[in-house]
Amino acid sequence: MKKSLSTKIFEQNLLKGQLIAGQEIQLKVNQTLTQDTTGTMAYLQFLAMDVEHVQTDLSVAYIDHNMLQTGFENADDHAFIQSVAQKHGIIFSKPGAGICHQVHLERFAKPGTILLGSDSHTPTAGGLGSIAIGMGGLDVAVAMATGMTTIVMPRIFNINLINQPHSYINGKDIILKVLQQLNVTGGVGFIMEYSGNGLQYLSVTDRATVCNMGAELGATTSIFPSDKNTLRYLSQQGRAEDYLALAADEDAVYDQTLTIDLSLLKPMVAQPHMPDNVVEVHDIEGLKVDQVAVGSCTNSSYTDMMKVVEILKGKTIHPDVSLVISPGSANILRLLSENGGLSTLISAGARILESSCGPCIGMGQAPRSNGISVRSFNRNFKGRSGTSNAQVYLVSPETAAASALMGVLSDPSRLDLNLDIQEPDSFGKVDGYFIYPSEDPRSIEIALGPNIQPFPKAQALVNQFVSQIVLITKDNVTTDDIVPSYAKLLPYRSNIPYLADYCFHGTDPDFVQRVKGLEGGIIIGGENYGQGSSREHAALIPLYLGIKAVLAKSYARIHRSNLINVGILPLVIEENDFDLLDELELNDLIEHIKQDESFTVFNKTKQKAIRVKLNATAREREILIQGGYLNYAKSIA
Ligand code: MIC
Ligand code: SF4
Repeated sequence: MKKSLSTKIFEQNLLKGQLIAGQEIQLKVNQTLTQDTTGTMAYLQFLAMDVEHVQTDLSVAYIDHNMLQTGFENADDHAFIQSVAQKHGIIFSKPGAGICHQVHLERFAKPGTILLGSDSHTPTAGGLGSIAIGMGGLDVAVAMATGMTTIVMPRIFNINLINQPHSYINGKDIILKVLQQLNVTGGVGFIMEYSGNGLQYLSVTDRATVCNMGAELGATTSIFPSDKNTLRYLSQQGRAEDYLALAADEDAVYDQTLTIDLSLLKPMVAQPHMPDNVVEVHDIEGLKVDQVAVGSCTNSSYTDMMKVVEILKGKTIHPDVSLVISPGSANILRLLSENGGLSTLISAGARILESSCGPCIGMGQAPRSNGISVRSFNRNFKGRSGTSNAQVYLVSPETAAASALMGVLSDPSRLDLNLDIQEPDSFGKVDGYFIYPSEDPRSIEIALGPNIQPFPKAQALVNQFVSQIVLITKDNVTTDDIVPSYAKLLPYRSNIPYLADYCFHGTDPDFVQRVKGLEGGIIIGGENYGQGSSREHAALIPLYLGIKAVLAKSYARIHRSNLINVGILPLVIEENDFDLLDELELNDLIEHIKQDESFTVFNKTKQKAIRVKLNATAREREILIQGGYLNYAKSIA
């Protein structure tokens, strides 16, 4: 049979199982990455596994999220991660080096490799032909400790890109078009694999933008072939030797296909508060804008920055707009400072931020009350910007820059500029931000500051329990809803007891008190429960608060795994005839969890039986019975 590109890479790295969609496979993991907000937990878990040296070819620990050091907490976390990295064979990327996904693309990602990252946007590296998957911190810790991972083989969704896009079209417009067609659940259970004659017009960084926001489709990952554009990018980064030509077989067979004609594409915009709420920019052009932000792991490449420079050259931004720009890496910032681009941005009135996630995760630059913020980012969930009533619109850097200039949402094609950016043949590199593993690991002491608290441990599954419903949610609840992340809270990612007080705080301020009063309970969710980030805090904190089960219509991939890893039952329901505080009884659980069949849960308050189902592999069932992954790992050791 003709093979997809993903199948070929899986075949090269397959350790156990068969490449049949829906079946569990074990893969060799070549590379891992972590970032600081998920990294502290991942490294605490890695340390609990008592392994001296990582078992991957390459593991990198980035610091890019928690960059506002308003107290000792973040700096302590950085020091902790640095000490673990140096002791255990991991490259440490210091604060300032840049956003993990952009830096990884520049420095380390390789065609044909398997990369796991404790961040949902890890698929960015798919832009140069790597199978790059976002997972919870514990799964990444296991991959570091063993060099392996277990996943369920996804189905493959082919996106066929045809014809040449106009020069004002960015990878962002392509992925927003895909999101408009497929929505935030359209990629669940799939790898999005790109092909078509339009690929020749897309640079690696445009492809990386497309793969990055594949996370917003719910996809396991996204991937492009590795071709002459990939070789050009790797050569520019001084690592042509990492190139490997890779493509699907002609006439490869896919589970699903969508064709997009790039020549017909117009600038696109995702309106508040979901990345799939997409229309063409000209449909809502003229909307008054308060803030424009360019950057994030989605759109912070050299070329993205230079497009903004081109649009702002010799002009000043609109007086009512605050424009903030964060280049994706220290190297991009250096290039801009050398080629005069930085001075153009400053002269235009832009605020230059350090190379980090910054406003994308609410670390500063919260918009004004009811403010309209136009961002080149990937998520516009309500409240994520740090201002609960702000309206965030997601666009390309070109649309962002045009809007900053005009003071209203503007279609960049009207500027009548040629936005074909000439890239240098060599990007050079900045090395000063990397710290390599110690040659004398025994001499390194792990730096555990007071903000780093132990993580909660799960107990083996009990056979029977009665518990109350403590929350009923809508569809598409995000992990930002479960554990909010903004400047005041992000420093506490290594302090579960502190962070627990803010669980569901934005959507239900009484939730924590209610749960604490009842000593735990059950959550009822809708479709796509737990979409968005990979933060395992969204499972660890409910565990800490005593949540024993979630009953939802469907789950986002990473969050479902995180729930299983901490021993919380992710049960699937079809109906949701529940009221808050209804009491549910779950019986004969061990037997039910062992078997792949639906079973009944009894609503004691309504005197009604409810059918539930656990969609899980045999291994995941065992993990739940043992009370989470760490107990399971001990049981098979
Ligand atoms: C995000 O974009 O939501 C984050 C912050 O990068 C998260 C990770 C986290 O919650 O720390 C992600 O996407 O996984
Ligand atoms: Fe950072 Fe935002 Fe990218 Fe998450 S989405 S990794 S917060 S830049």
